Amino acid sequence: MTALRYPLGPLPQPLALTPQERAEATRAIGALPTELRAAVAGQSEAVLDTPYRDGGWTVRQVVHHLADSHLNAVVRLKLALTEENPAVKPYDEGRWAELPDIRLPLEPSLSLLDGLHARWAALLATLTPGQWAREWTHPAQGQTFTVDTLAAMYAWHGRHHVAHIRRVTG
Ligand code: NI
Repeated sequence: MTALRYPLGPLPQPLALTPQERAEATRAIGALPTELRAAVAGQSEAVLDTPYRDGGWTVRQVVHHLADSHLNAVVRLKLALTEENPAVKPYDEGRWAELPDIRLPLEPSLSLLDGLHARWAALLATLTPGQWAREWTHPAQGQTFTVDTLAAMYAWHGRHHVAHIRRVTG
């Protein structure tokens, strides 16, 4: 079960990234929309409504979840860049994935991710070492993270869910 849920292993928790790792996270975030579109291209509605594992989200839910999650991630990044160690707002991703817009075609979320990730990667590419080290706090976990960690987390998160989709679509 763990291998099915976490095909790439657990979420990395780096304290600080090297300049090379920052560049790689920026590249991965910029590339996610193209990789996601390739993973779902030409698939039937039946395939899009197939769970990636027993009891797991469907391909359609995973795509819409990526849009929901990454919208929140960019808000968190901007809060961290503009406020002193802000507390971010947790949300119930499972309940978000049950709201009626989860049944929409993929294109609205794919288009949203195209624009969001273009801006996200462009912003990351401008960050100074001091900005990469800026902090934010997740109140539910009572833990403080850095912009480095946020970038590594979401570079991983995109790959993690594309791997789920690839289990269904090949
Ligand atoms: Ni996720």
